Amino acid sequence: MSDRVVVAGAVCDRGRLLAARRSAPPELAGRWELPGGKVEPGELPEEALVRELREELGVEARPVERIPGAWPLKPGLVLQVWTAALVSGTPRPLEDHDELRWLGPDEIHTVDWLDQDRPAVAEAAGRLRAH
Ligand code: 523
Repeated sequence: MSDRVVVAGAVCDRGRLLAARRSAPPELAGRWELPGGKVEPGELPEEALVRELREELGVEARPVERIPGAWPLKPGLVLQVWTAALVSGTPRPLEDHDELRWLGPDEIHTVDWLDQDRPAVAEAAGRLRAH
């Protein structure tokens, strides 16, 4: 059986990357992540990402490209990451997060990222620098 995919967005705007602080569950609360969630049956990962960013942040976003790689989370669950651009709205922590921060390339290491997010965050930060 193939793993269930969790999609996350490296949302970039004006040279900064969006970081979201989880409010739950207790073992992850306070750690920072690229916002996203589980792909539902019948959904494409990109569709799930658009839905999750709408639900969690209240924005319309556009997936841009997949960051190569897939990171195991727990048995049966794997993380995939897309870069994403804001189409409309200002991100607000509506669901699952209690704080958001826009980080420039030199500020990426100022928050405590979830371990599994770190490789994709590093890649996204490198792309911010390159643009
Ligand atoms: N991660 C993770 N990094 C990351 C996300 C969005 C999620 O490591 N950027 C992990 C955290 C959880 C699992 O993936 O162990 C599911 O993420 P969650 O809880 O954000 O997904 P939901 O909101 O789809 O989950 P449900 O509560 O089941 O709806």
